[in-house]
Amino acid sequence: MNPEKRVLIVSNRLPVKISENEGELAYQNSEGGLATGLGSVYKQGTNVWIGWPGAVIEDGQKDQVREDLKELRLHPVFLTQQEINDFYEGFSNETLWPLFHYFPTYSTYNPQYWESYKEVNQKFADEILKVATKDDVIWIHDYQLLLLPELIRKEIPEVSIGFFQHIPFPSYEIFRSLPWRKELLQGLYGADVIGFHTYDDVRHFISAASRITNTNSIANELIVGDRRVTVDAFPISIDYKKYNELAESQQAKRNERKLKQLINHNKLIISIDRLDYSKGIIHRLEAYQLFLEKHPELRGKVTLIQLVVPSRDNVQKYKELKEEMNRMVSEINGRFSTLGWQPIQHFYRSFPLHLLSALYKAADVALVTPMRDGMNLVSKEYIASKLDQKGVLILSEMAGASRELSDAVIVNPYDIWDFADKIYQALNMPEDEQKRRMVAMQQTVSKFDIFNWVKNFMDKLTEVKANQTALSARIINPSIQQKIGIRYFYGMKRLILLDYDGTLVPFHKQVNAAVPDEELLGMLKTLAEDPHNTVVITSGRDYHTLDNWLGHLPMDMIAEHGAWYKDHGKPWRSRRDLTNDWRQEIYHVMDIYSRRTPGAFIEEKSYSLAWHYRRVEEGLGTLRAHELMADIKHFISDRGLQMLQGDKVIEIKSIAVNKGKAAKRWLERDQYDFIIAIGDDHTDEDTFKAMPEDAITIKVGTNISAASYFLKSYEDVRKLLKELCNAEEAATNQDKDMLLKEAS
Ligand code: ADQ
Repeated sequence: MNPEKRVLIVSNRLPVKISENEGELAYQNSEGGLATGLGSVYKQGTNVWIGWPGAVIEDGQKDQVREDLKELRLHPVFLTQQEINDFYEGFSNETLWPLFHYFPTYSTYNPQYWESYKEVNQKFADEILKVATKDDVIWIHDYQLLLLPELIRKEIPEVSIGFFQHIPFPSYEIFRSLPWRKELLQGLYGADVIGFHTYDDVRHFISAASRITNTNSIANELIVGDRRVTVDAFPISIDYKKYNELAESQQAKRNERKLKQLINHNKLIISIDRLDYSKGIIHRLEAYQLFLEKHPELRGKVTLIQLVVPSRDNVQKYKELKEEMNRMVSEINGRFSTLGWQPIQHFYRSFPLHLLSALYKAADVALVTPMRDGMNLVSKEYIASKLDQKGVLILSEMAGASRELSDAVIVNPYDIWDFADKIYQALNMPEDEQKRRMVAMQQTVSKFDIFNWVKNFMDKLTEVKANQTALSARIINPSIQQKIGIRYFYGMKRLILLDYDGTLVPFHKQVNAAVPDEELLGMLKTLAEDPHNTVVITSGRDYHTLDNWLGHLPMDMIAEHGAWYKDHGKPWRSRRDLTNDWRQEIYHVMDIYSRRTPGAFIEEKSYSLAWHYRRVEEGLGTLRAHELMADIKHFISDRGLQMLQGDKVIEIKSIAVNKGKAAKRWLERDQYDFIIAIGDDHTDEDTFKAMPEDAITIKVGTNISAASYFLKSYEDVRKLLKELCNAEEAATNQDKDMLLKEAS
């Protein structure tokens, strides 16, 4: 983390609980994992944590609360009761929470909740904008604040913004049903780094971005206008040392002994969660019931201690869950209890940390079996508390934690039959196997603890910002554009190399629809008619099309990446050394793929074949393209051929042909004092590399490139060309010598 930067942490809740006793306000620090982890951040330097203080504060008390919290490095966002109902309990917990945890039928879609969600996100933004500057780092947390990154980005475009989501990001098929899906994604695009717990969440998010907002991505980076947004996995963890030390304390040891006596030294199974349908409480009870049915010999010898922390009990679904849970606990206890034994000890309340620690220590088996969970910290707390390295963790494959803790006994929580068998296996697992698994998991959790998580996220944010800054220095701004104009003006012999598709015109679904328009033809004509200029169009297109569209202008042309070329006024010439004996075989393979892929087609050029999939269903095209490439990879390598991956196209051509080699013909023929080369895809990289050092090379887009500058789009290329067309006039209005000095 950059030590000079101030960090503003933003989350729905502040890490304090406010209570009122006879008019006096009291503040109690919350001990949650996040508060511990981020405590190492917000208590440093001038850092601040911004959020809701967890209670409705009367107007008359707000100033007092603000003052009190300031001393704790906290900055409040006050919410009204109506906002808590609609924004928090409504949109956050009744709409997003169930949907993101794969309970779509539990989701309520209510426009009033959505309005409130927008208003409260704006309220957070307003509060942040009161304190934030462009030099701060803003780290926003969780699904209650999905719109916030963009709301801040709009007001402070340069600021560094990170976003972390603590719950899963669902598959596109689930997410797409949200009426406000687009707005939520666009809200998040304001961030520089978007973090999730697992790679699956990352995948789902990128897929939703591409399908819902048509946002392109390269690996795990989304291309949002001229910005790159990094989407990555940062699995959260716990303060390992704290739980480890707690388990070592005398108090925990005493409590563990008492606990074992209370359950008659039975085998102890624990389950600890917040009351939530995502946590799998009902399925777990069903599996335990089945286990007791199948193993009468273990009745009386095993006790399940179930702790459930009350949560969201104003929401209907939670009330129903509580009733169902209570019904099942009494059914199981009623059915199996004996005078001296009860199969489940059920507690519906929060427990102090030292008691949790004793439970973790004493438990032979921990059941952590959510139906869905972003990560699940209980599993990691159990592992950290196991000083003797004995004990078995039964972990749901639906918890993010299962990606890291592969040495746990993994269950599908819906498969209660297998689940029941796994409880039996866990209770009978040999000690050496328990230890082997526990040691491996302890190594993971102790290494990747909460502090490591904070560091990884912050380091990534710093890295992304540094890359953005480096990139933006290469993006042509009005001042660089003006300097290029001046250098152009002073050039007496100029070479202008221009790619066509994606550089001078936008991409079209129909390859032959990219006809040059009047504006473009006008500009090319002006440039080409200037006696100081040699303009060369360097395209991958076939020469017939180029000739039809541009042949009437006094320009030179390179077609099919250099297989054909032409000086103005002369006929087209082709490279004599090229053969086509590979063609039929490749055509045959491409044809098989075209038949299997609606929307795909083959473009035949004289020395190359291109397989286009721009009109193929999103995702399917990429899949088929990869299959096709794998199929022909071996064929091309020993035939002197090359495979080019363009924008939704794969092209096979001779390795001897490339735009750089073709451009050399012009470079070798003459001495130029002004050279500019502009292109958008990786076939243009050969041109950039072939250029002399003082040439101006420009990549359209923001990919990694050998070019010295970037432009965002074909529209910006046209603006630059217009500047060149008008350079004469612009420069005569200014002091030329001074300008030349500046430009160099
Ligand atoms: P939660 O859904 O709250 O968090 P989890 O990660 O399991 O779920 O954390 C629960 C915390 O509550 C644990 O620290 C646990 O010790 C504590 N707790 C549980 N029962 C308790 C009891 N009876 N008494 C006292 N404390 C109790 C969300 C996501 C998770 C993600 C976290 C962190 O839903 O998937 O792991 O954020 O990102």
